[in-house]
Amino acid sequence: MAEKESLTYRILKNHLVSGTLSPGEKISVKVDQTLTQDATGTMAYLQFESLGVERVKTRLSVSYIDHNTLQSGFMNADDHRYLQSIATRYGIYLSRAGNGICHQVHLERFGVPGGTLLGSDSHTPTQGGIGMIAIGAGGLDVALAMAGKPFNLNAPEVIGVHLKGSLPPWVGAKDVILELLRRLTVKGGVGKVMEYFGGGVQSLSVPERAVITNMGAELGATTSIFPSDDVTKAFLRAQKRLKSWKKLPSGIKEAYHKVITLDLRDVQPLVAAPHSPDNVKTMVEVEGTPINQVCIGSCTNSSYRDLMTAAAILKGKRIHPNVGLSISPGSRQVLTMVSRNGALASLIDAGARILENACGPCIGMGFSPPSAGVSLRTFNRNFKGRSGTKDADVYLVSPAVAAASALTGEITDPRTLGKEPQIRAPRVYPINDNMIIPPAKKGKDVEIVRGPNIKPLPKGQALAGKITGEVLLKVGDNITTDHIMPAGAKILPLRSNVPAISEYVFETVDPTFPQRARQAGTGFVVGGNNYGQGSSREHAALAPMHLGVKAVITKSFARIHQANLVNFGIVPLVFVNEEDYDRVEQGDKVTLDLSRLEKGATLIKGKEKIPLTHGLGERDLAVIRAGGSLLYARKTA
Ligand code: MIC
Ligand code: SF4
Repeated sequence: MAEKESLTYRILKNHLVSGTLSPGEKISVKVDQTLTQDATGTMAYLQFESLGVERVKTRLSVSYIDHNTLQSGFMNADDHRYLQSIATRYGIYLSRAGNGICHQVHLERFGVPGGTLLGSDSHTPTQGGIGMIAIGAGGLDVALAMAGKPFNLNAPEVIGVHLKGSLPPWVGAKDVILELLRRLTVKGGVGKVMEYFGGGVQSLSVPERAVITNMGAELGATTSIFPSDDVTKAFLRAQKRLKSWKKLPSGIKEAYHKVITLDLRDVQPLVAAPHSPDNVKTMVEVEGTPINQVCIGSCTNSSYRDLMTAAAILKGKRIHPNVGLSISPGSRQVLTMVSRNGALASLIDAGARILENACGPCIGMGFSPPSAGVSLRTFNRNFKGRSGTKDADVYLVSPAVAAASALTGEITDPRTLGKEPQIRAPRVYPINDNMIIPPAKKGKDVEIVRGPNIKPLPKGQALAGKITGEVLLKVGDNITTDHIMPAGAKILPLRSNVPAISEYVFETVDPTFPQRARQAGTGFVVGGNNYGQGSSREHAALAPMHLGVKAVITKSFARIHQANLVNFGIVPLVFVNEEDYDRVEQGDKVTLDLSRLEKGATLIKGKEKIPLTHGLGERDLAVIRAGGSLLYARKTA
């Protein structure tokens, strides 16, 4: 009975194309909307072009330019021009550089309760804050969705998160998700959707809910979702999009596979210490740590409320002389509001450096901390080296903690500041979509403009039954895609040039990797649990494929990365017995027997035979056998 289902399953059911809605079953769902950003978008659109479709088949597709906005040289600018021509040609809206971070802008202008969204960015679940089922995926999956193909996933378990009460003064939505990360860890959400319900929900505005769903990505969750209620209605009305609203309640307790209860009154200001979002500490544990830098922004915490909170704390004061403070507003709408109401002047007067409305420091695009520096960021990831400084310590905090600490030069509990400023949600947001370029009505004659850094797509290879090669690298648990394929100002401009970007694979783990892989010709990577957590970047599969990696063997995989490996024909295998991880060493010459892949595989090392398995369905196996999703899509078109 429909009313006995979770909100998650009701939306999935409305979009179900094939499969049975039961946890772990392979399902495919119709995708209403897609989003891409420029760092994953160029590759996604190169793949989309190769599918030979005339115009996108989604209800709405938006291409954002928000990551690679540094433009130190022609490469990023060429990519932006390519993206603009593609958007005009194929029926896609283009949000220009300067308009804001994809997730923030999408929330303001496009997110629709009850719809499905697939985005080539792992923080796509931000739109769960407005009641969407929004999932992050590799660019190729998004390209296929734009071509009208359904999205394939494992039906998730639905975890009901019962929110009670309301937050105490100086405690923010960021602290709520940090509390969940503390309890559940970065693996806690794998295979799950976090569905929020209960009396505490109504105390959170849509942008606050979006902070929580955004960082649900750090739990490893497939996505997170809030109900669509009167708060959602007020937000959409204020964005002049009331027509998009519909009521979608959550909270059918018997429909949840598990329920977690969180009394908001008990939440306190928290900090994720280096180098993982689940390394959560209380204020008492970290208070007084000297800091060099504070960054306020990112798709997690750069809304009007976040910037107003920081401005209210900093008003009439001066930041500590040892601290550099950056502000990157989430969108032009946010920047417009704080510039009109004087809050921007408070920030500037206090000593803030105002950066672009873009990802910026979050992805190592400028504002890196000094050597061994301590940086406090309102962002969502603090993986080692991601800030652009290898030995920096990054702490993740709320805007209140960030601003309070910017004043004192050390990690500071905002509850020491006295009365909390009251920030009212705007009744009407200033709407100005003139940085969103609509597509041409008839795109056929639009010329696609390509720069010299945009190289053709690398080709996959059909799978052989037995592969002999070297174990090129052995790594531990929770390896992120930032380890596998780092980002930052130097490497990001190479996203449309796979041969060039491949030279940086595993740079922070073992810089000799690319050279050794090329020398070996064929090889494997061995990993621990939750291999490939973090971003959706498919370059973390594409570039290893280019270097000859044929299989990755781990204790377990993160969802998006596993899908990306399949998409590029790399076999994701899992040890049947976890202890066998200890029997394989870097440098081992091994043979992988894949001849009965539907049943599993065997790793042969001398006389030893190590059994391997996988969580792949029939379609995944067919894709791998064909040499990746593109070859498979062409075969089955
Ligand atoms: C990130 O936060 O790591 C990114 C950059 O937004 C990535 C996408 C990318 O690598 O381009 C993500 O989260 O998917
Ligand atoms: Fe951009 Fe950072 Fe958000 Fe990724 S996590 S989309 S880099 S702001």
